[in-house]
Amino acid sequence: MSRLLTDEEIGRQLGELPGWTRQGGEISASYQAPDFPTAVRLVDEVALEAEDMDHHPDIDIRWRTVKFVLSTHSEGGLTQLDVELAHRVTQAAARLK
Ligand code: HBI
Repeated sequence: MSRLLTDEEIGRQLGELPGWTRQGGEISASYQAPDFPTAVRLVDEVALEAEDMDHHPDIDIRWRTVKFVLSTHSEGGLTQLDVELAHRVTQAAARLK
């Protein structure tokens, strides 16, 4: 299981994740899809990645805006799993642009 990341590690890795911000023990990003079906397709793509990782985001969909919130619940904060999933979310969003 991934260990909690230090503030320095989080700050450094967020620098490679444009659009992602930290709120305490979570990181989040919002994406604006062109339409609702594309927003749902993005969620579907992320669902496959999450299942592959066995690491799942909190997801909020409001029309075309999809917000992903990541944390490692079992560790009570941020781990490398959250960073890896953030990269996969970012890549999925770029594919659906
Ligand atoms: N997803 N975000 C998140 N955090 C967890 O702690 C977590 C998860 N998905 C599955 C899971 N934990 C555990 O049920 C498995 O790792 C065993």
